[in-house]
Amino acid sequence: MRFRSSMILALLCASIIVWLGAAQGMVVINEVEANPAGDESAFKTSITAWFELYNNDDKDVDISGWSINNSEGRSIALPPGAVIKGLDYYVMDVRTKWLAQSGEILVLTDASGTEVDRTAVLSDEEDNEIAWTRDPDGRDTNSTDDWKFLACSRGF
Ligand SMILES: [Ca+2]
Ligand SMILES: [Ca+2]
Ligand SMILES: [Ca+2]
Repeated sequence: MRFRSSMILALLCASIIVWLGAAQGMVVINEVEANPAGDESAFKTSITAWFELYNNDDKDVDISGWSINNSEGRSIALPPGAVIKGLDYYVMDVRTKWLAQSGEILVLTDASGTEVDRTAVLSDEEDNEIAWTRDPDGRDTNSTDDWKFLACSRGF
């Protein structure tokens, strides 16, 4: 009987740990615009490709030192002091051609290098304001069905 109750206690602790782990993975890569309308490679253009994160949790998350990694193995660190507010968005512009317009997969890692989220395989060969987004925002069932190619909604 004693053995059984300690087993139950151990199981309870394990489920709490799993639950806490899940709660920390609430920030997702929410939208990716790899091919904005116009020539983002032009000299001195203000047109940029970008990605957007979304925080599914209602608490702010410190994302400074987190990284976003592309399919070529290059990464961008999120700047010191970066915070994504609860149920809010965080947008970052990227250099020309940093996002592949065909077959891109982005991976988000936290400050310890642990993977937090990854996108589906995304291709945007249309030079317009249509972008890949989770629909509805933040939807994460680890399925390609989480993603739709819709009119871009940068920062919202
Ligand atoms: Ca373009
Ligand atoms: Ca586009
Ligand atoms: Ca959006």
